[in-house]
Amino acid sequence: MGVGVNFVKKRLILFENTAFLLVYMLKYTRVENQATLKRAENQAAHKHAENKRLDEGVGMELKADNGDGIDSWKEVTLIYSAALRQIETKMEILNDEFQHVHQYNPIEHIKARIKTPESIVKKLKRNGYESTIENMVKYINDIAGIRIICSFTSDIYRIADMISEQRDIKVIAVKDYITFPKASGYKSYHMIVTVPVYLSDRTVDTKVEIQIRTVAMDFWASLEHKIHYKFEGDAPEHIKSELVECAKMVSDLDARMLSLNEEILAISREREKNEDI
Ligand code: 0O2
Repeated sequence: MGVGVNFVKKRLILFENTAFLLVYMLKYTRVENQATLKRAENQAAHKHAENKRLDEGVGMELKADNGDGIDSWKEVTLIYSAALRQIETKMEILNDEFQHVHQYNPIEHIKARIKTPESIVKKLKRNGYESTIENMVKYINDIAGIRIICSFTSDIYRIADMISEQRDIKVIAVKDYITFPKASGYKSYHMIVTVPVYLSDRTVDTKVEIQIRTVAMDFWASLEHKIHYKFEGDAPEHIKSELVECAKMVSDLDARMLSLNEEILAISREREKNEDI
């Protein structure tokens, strides 16, 4: 069978298309690699700038002393980050176990943060302490802070109990702003605990502030926090009273959601019982 001109033409077009595709893909991969490299460079530069900012910021204000074995901001972040990670892991384990036993997650989400050096220095000054590493470790309870957001008010106390029962966690203080809300309307359950951080040559019992609140309480608190900062703690009276009103609505919402959930659980339990019969 002879090979026609059309056959050769078709093969050539196919070859041309394949070659084009190959060149295009190679180019695309090169551009993509360059973009990835650029992104990595930018991230590294950002991280470097952030570290520099922290070192300079702390170097300026926080004088190091060798009081408590923690003598630099880098060591502070290392130890407090480790403490945060431990509490976070503990919470995740408790949440998973709760899901396994009760088929539901009491924890909606968890936020963790290390207080900024600026904020630490401000708090030290506000409380009349010199800005030293020793003072921050001694007097600032929320260098490491973790916020546990739950669905229902009843979950808050359940989680607080589970935390207190952990053998390596020591509860230093508790502030129950749910039973006793602040005049502003602020509601949340605060615990200051210590957790041991095991280093190569010593163990450091490290303070962590745990705030436990519902989604609704968290929504209110973050808005109020923004307003507080916007007006530098001196918001107009009508805004403050509006916030107090909103806090009451939040409490009402939490109570109604809790009772609704209890009703739903009772109905499903009843149905399961009937199915078993
Ligand atoms: P930021 O910017 O959130 O870090 P202590 O920490 O125990 O030595 P303090 O600060 O009086 O002393 O303790 P408290 O009352 O338990 O408050 C600690 C944190 O709870 C605050 O941290 C806030 O995050 C939060 N908080 C307390 N009261 C209010 C409030 O009225 N509204 C809102 N939105 N949040 C509140 P910081 O360091 O004050 O601030």
